[in-house]
Amino acid sequence: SETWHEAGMTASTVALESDFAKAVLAGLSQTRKVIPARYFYDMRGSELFEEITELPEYYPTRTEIGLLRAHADDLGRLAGHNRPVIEFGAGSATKTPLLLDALRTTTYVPIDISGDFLEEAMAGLAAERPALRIVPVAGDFTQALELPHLDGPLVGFFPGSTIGNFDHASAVDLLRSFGQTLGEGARLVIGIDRKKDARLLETAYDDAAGVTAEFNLNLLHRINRELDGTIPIDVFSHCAVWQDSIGRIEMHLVAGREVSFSVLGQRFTMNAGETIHTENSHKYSLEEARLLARASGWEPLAFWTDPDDLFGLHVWGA
Ligand code: AVJ
Repeated sequence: SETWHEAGMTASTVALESDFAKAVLAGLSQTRKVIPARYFYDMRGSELFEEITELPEYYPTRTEIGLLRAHADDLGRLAGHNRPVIEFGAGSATKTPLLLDALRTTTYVPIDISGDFLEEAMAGLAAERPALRIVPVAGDFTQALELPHLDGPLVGFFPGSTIGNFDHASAVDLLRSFGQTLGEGARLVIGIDRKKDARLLETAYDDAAGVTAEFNLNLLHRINRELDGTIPIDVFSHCAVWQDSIGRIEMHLVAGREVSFSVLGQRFTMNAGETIHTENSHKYSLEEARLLARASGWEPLAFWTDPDDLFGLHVWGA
């Protein structure tokens, strides 16, 4: 707001009250340091993620796009035509036109935390489709959100295996809350990445060009920039590892030597080899994905996968 200068507050006082500040200070204070993956997506992080989706090693995006194309008619039949589409975490919304076409949608409600990025992506979509009614909602889809009034039944869209970022219990809570948000007779079109060979998975999260490493390290740049941080970024390196017993890829930032730094005036020390855990990406077999649906109050209606069994596209009913 405009009043914090007058009230004698400093920029740091304001930053301290932000969700990002709270999450970083709390996360770095734990025995095992952790920062939630949602904070990757500042402007630069969103751009880097777009670059990731085009990498040869990162199969999810192109595979899911292939599935949306191949099953456009099925999607229309199962999810219904001309129903408002609510996208949870819209990002750049590259997959969106495929679903909008398949469902002959006239009202589109993208929800995303990165307001700037959302606006830019939506300007592009609006230019391409002048007849489409776009109602962007800037916000965190994991929190209860006020949706504009829409004539249902609604279709939720949750592509990209974003659900993988949540541990199983939180995934169930989130999907249940989607059901509440979407209401009676809703459908959910959801992309869920599959379990597969560990090497293939680790390569997808540690590409040869180093884009994923840069994406991970950008979090430290963001802390230095926004939270008055003094982290020596060169000391840290990117690490991606498949944890078979938990069924997830973990990304970490590993300290190459003992290091200390401050964030918003608070001092932190890390030992050589100690990590900041920055992301979990859970993978589901098709059977596990169906169990996830049922556990969160949805009825699995259909799923499709690609010839290489890489990715699952599912339609669930409320
Ligand atoms: C956007 C969470 C689905 O887990 O594959 C990609 C994020 N992180 N490469 C994923 C990501 C590193 C992505 N999700």
